[in-house]
Amino acid sequence: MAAFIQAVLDWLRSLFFKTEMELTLVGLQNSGKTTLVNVIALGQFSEDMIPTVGFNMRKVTKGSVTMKLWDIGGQPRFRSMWERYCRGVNAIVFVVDAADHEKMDAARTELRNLLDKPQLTDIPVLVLGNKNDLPGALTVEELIDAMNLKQIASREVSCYSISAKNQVNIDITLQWLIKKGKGK
Ligand SMILES: Nc1nc2c(ncn2[C@@H]2O[C@H](COP(=O)(O)OP(=O)(O)O)[C@@H](O)[C@H]2O)c(=O)[nH]1
Ligand SMILES: [Mg+2]
Repeated sequence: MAAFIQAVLDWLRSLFFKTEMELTLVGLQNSGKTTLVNVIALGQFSEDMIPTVGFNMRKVTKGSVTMKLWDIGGQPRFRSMWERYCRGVNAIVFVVDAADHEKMDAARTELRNLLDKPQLTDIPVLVLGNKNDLPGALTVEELIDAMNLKQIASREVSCYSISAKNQVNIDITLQWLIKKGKGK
């Protein structure tokens, strides 16, 4: 069974990297963005730093997919650049450490700040509650509440509970992303 699941995941990976698309992957530091990219791409990607003073932004490419990654939070003076880095992307993936209850308020505030940007209103958002392997991690329902996702009426928002570490629900995450690529 495990081998079958791995085979499905490999097939989704290959589909994903053949899909023409650009994504933004953001979240607080330590939420698991780098781990997630490694799990999706199996570490085989090329990576560039985008030189912007004081703002740590990475561009990861593999196949037809470009992913722009950065740590959000604690840098209000860089908020003006979010639009530039998100504009025109097929989807925004917001990663939350679902086991870090203390940072939930900060994560919610940062997500709201990002989604308040008028130029980003048409971009679908996927909120990933990562680290669901840890005890005390919020379930999807709890995360939807904690992140106030039901308040967001003006755009498409989805939410999954995943474990990048254990590769749990990476398949449905890839399926969601593949669908967003085709829409363009
Ligand atoms: N238990 C657990 N730890 C994880 C998971 N994903 C990432 N981590 C750990 O969380 C820490 C931060 O991960 P990292 O990918 O560097 O976060 P980033 O700052 O968002 O890029 C590292 O120690 C990872 O090993 C997960 O799904 N489960
Ligand atoms: Mg990182």
